[in-house]
Amino acid sequence: GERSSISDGDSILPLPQSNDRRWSDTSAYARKKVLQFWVQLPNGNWELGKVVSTSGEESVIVVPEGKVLKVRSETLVPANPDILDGVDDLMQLSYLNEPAVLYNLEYRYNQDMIYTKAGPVLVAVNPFKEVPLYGNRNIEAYRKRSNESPHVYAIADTAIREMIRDEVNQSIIISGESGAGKTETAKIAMQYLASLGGGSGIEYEILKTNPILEAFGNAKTLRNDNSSRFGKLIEIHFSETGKISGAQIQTFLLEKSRVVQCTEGERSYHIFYQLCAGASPTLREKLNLTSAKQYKYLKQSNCYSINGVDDAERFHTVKEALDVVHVSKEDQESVFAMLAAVLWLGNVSFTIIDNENHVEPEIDESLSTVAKLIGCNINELKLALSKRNMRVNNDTIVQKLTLSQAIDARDALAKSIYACLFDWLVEQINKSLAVGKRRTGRSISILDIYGFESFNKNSFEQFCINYANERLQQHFNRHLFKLEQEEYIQDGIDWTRVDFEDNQDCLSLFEKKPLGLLSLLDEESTFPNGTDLTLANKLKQHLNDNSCFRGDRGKVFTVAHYAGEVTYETTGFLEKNRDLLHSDSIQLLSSCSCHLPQAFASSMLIHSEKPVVGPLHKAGGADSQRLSVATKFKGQLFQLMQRLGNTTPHFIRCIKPNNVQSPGLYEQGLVLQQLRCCGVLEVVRISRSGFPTRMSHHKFARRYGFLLLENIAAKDPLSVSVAILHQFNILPEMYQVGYTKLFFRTGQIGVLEDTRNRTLHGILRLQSYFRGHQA
Ligand code: AOV
Ligand code: MG
Repeated sequence: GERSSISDGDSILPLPQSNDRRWSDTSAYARKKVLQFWVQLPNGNWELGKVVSTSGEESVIVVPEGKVLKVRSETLVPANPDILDGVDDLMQLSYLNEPAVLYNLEYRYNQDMIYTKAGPVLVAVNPFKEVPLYGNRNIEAYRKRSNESPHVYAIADTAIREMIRDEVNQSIIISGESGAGKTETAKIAMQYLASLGGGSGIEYEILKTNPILEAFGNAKTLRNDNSSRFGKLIEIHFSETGKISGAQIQTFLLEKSRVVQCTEGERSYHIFYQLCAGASPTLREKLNLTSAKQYKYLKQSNCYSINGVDDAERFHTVKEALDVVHVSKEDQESVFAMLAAVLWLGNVSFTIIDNENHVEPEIDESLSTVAKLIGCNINELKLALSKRNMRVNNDTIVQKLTLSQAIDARDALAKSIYACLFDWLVEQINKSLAVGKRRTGRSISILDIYGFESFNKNSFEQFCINYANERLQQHFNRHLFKLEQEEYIQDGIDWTRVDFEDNQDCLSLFEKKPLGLLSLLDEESTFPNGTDLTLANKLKQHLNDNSCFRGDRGKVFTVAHYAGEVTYETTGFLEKNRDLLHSDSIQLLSSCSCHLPQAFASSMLIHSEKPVVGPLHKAGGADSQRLSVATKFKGQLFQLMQRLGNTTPHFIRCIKPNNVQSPGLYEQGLVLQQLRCCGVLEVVRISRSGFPTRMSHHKFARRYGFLLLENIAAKDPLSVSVAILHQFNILPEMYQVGYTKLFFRTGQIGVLEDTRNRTLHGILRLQSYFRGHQA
C-alpha cells in the first residue's frame, strides 16, 4: 500500500551503503541530494533552511523568516521531503538524524498526535492537557483495527494478541523521567485491557485500584503534581477465552521519609490532604481531625493544595474505590484512624526533664489522640517515645532519649505505621483481585515505576529511584540491542553490529561486591559509629577511579547515570538504609487494642529475619540480621527483571516536552536529551536496518502452509516456508532465512497475516454455507 512505499525510504532518496552511518547523516553524498537542510542556531535549536549558494567549505542558507545564514557546509544535516512530515513511525524517515526525529515528533505533537512509533518502541509525548484519543469509541476502533495510528491501545492490543498467539506472558514496560506520563500511560493501557471484560466486575475493580494507590502512594513534587513515590507492577491474568480472570499488584519501595519530611513546595501523600478536606463531620469528630494546616508534618513544606485538584472530592472517590475492592467500612475507618494517628504523632512535642537533655513527650491533645487512635495506653506511648530498652552484654538497661533521639523515635513510628498501612492496603486489594484456583498462566504485566529524578538536592530516595531506572534501562538495552543482534548472529544472518550505549558500568558501580555503592553503604550502616560523613569518605576512598563516580567536597558525590549526572548528598543515607524501628515501638503496636497496629507489628516481626522482639535489642540499634533497605530493594529489582525476562516486552517511552507541566510547549533540547539517553534513536536505526519480525520455520509453515497451492504434505518446514515466500512474492531484501527462523523486515508479516485472515474467513463462511445446506 501507500504506507509501505513511504516506509521504504530508499525508493525515495537512495542512501549510500555505508555501515558506519552515524546519527547525523551529513555525508557529502546526502548533501547533494536534498533540497532542505537542518541548520543549528546558536541557541541549539534546529531550523529548516535552503541552500542559496555554496563556495568552498561554506554555504549560504536562507531560513523561514527570510534570515540568511552563513554556515560550514559540513554542519548541514539533510532534511526529509515534505511528504514525510509527521510520519507514524520514525523508521519511515529517509534521513534519520536528530533534527529530523525532533521535528517529526513536534509536528505530530502540535496536532495532538502524541504517540509515534520508533520501530518496536512507542514514544509518548506528554500533552499536559486532555486529548481526544481515549474512551470507548477509540478503544473499539483499535480493537477492530480500524484505527492503526500509534497508540497505547494498539500496544495493549498487540500484547493480548501475542499472548494468545504465542502462549507467552507479556509485559508493557513504561519508562521515562519524572512527570513524563508513565502513570497516565499505565492507566490508559489498563483501560484497554479492562475493556475486554471479565465477569463479576473484576475489570472494574482493577481500574479502581488506581485512585487508591495514587492517593496513598503519590504526592506533589517539584517535578510532578502527581508523582508516584513507589514502583508498581500489576499482573493481569486472563482466562482461556481472553477475559480477565484476576490481577495481582506488587509494589516497590515506598518513599516513607515523605511522611515526616517534605521539601518546600512539595506535599506529603495526597491521602492526608484528602482526609482533612473530605472527612464527614462524624468522622472528623471520631478522629479528632482538624485542618491540614494544623499538622506539623503537612505544614513544613508550606503547600496544601494542587492547582485544579479538589481534595475533598478525591476523598470520596477513594472511599468509593475502597468499597469496590471490598475493604469494609470498618476497615476503612481504621485506615483513616491510622492516617490521623500519623498526623497527630507529628504534633507530639517534647520537654526536657533533666540537665542531661533527656526528654519526655508532653501529655497533651496530640499524645492522647494518638493513644486513642491506635488503641494503646497513653503511658505506654509516652514510654515508647522517651525510653529505649537495650541489651548490653547480658543485661537489659533502660536508656533515656535525648531530644533528637526522641524525635527520631517518633518519626520512625509514624513512617512505619504509614508504610505498613500502604502494604496492608495492597494486600487487601490483592485479596480482592485474587485469581481463582484455575490459573491459566496467561498474563499481561504493566510496569510503572518512579521515573529518573535529579533535583538540586538528591538523597537516599533519589539514589534508589535512579538505581531502579538504571536497571530498567539495561533491560531495555539488552532486549532491543544485545539479544536482537545475538539472535541474528546465532542464526547465521548477515548482520552488521550496531554500537549502543551500555550502562553496565554504572550498574556495576552500584552492585559490585565488596566495593560498590550498595555494599559500601551496607557496610557503613552496620558500623555503630558510621556517620554520613564517614560514608561519603569511604565511597570516595574506594570508588574514585570508577569512571561513573566522582567524589566531591564533604558529604557529596556524583554518579554518571545513563540519563545524566546526579549529585547526591549522603545526609540521612545510613539512617534511611538501616530503617530501624525500635523494638519498643513494635511492642507498643502489638499491645494496641486496634487490629491494624497489631497486624502491622506482626508483619514487621515476620519481615525481620531475626526477631527483634522485646528488650533484647543490642546496643547501637543496628540489628545486623535485618536486610538493609538498599539490599532488599536490589533483591526486589533482580526478581522483577527475572520475571520480566520471561515475558515478551512491549516498551513505551514517555517524553516530557517541558519542565513546567504546560500544554503546547515543546522544548527541543529537553526532548532531545531524553531521546538520546534512552537510546530511542539507536532503536530506530537498528530496527530499520534489521529484521524485527521472526518466526521459526516450523511455526511459519504451520501458520501459512495451508495457503500454498501446491501439495506440501511431504515437505520439511524450511522448504514449505520458502515455497510460501515465493508464492507471495515477498521480495528477497525483505527477509532472511536463518538456520532455525525466518527474519522479516517491519510490516512484511502483516501482508501474510491479512491473506491468512481473509482466507480463513472465506473457509469459515464456506463451511457454514455447506452446513446450512446439509441441514
Ligand atoms: P510519571 O508517572 O511519568 O511521573 P504522570 O503519568 O504522573 O508522570 O504524568 C504527569 C502529568 O502529566 C499527569 O498528571 C497529567 O496531568 C499529564 N499527562 C500525562 N500523560 C497524559 C495524557 N496522555 N493525557 C493527558 N495528560 C497527561 V513520576 O510518577 O513523577 O516518575 O515519579
Ligand atoms: Mg508516576
